[in-house]
Amino acid sequence: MENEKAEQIKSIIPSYTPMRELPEDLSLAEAKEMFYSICQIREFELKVRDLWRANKIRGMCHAYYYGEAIAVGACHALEKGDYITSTHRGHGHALARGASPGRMFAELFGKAEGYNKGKGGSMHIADVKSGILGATGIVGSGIAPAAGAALSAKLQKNGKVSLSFFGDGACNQGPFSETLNMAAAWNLPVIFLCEYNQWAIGTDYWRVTKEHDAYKRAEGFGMPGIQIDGFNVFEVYKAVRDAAARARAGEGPTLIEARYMRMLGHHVGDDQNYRDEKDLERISVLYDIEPVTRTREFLESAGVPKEELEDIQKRAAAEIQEAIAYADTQCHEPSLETLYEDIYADGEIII
Ligand SMILES: Cc1ncc(C[n+]2csc(CCOP(=O)(O)OP(=O)(O)O)c2C)c(N)n1
Repeated sequence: MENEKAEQIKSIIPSYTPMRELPEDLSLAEAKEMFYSICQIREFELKVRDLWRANKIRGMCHAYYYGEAIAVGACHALEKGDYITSTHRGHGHALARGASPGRMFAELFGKAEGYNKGKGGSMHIADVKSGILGATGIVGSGIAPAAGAALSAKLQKNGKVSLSFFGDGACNQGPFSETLNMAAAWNLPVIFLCEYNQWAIGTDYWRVTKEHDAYKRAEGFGMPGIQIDGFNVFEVYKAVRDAAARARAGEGPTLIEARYMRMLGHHVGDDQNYRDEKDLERISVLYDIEPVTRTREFLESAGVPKEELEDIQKRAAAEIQEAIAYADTQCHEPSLETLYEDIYADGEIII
């Protein structure tokens, strides 16, 4: 890539790192799986956008397109049994953690076969058995529960780690500071992963935050902080792998700031008319380094034939089509009798 372009990218993603080689502990087969997962999330989100616009999905949907490398890199570095907490932009987190796209579409369509029996919708997908402790529409509210899960792991000495995904906007919410302080003081096995896309609906993070580097806050809480290129799935994998190893070794929490950029609207119906043309023009250089393009280019340079990569993309698209067909034609509206069920928890200890 020419120097000028690289400079322009670095002015937006300071931690930009070219994808030159596989991390030492990843095989090419795993990298191909990660590419599949990135494509699966992209296809899922593009279809969510279309289906929302066609009025097939009701309620707000926040798409995770262009953030895929963060969920995929992070979840690949976690072990089975570890926990995640998610956000309003959470479809990609659940998919990367192994959720079924069919049951997710069923949830988005309000069907009884969905993860929340069709009663939660886009912003509340949870599957506690798989360690997906839940998504939430309240900004910053997944951070403290992740520390709670980490406390449970610490007390039970079961070696589990908990990871919280949250946006840069959530860094300016109270739960961020309160939880990071407590997690550091108690040396909890938790990873705080800030998905820094620079926007919180129509508010530019830089307009409301003097110190632009969120990772620097870690020092004030007494934990390590690191800033990484959130479009680079390998950089995310390495950062979470190392943070998880620290956490499992009893060395406490880590704050990771994964820089990417919200390329499209806050939700699937948002035309971003608050964003000026110059800004959109400035960020257009990032399409060269977004996760699908970049991971694909890397795999091609590592010797994977073009046809195989096309096949991976086609398989991901086909899986999503099947998932939509399943949710649309084989799933059912919840019955009226279930209307008052699941309002209160039954007191069962779940983790
Ligand atoms: C406590 C709270 N305040 C405000 C909102 C409205 N709101 C929904 S999403 C959002 C922006 C969140 O930005 P960020 O955390 O950076 O995540 P992003 O949407 O950029 O992924 C806001 C302010 C909310 N849901 N909850």
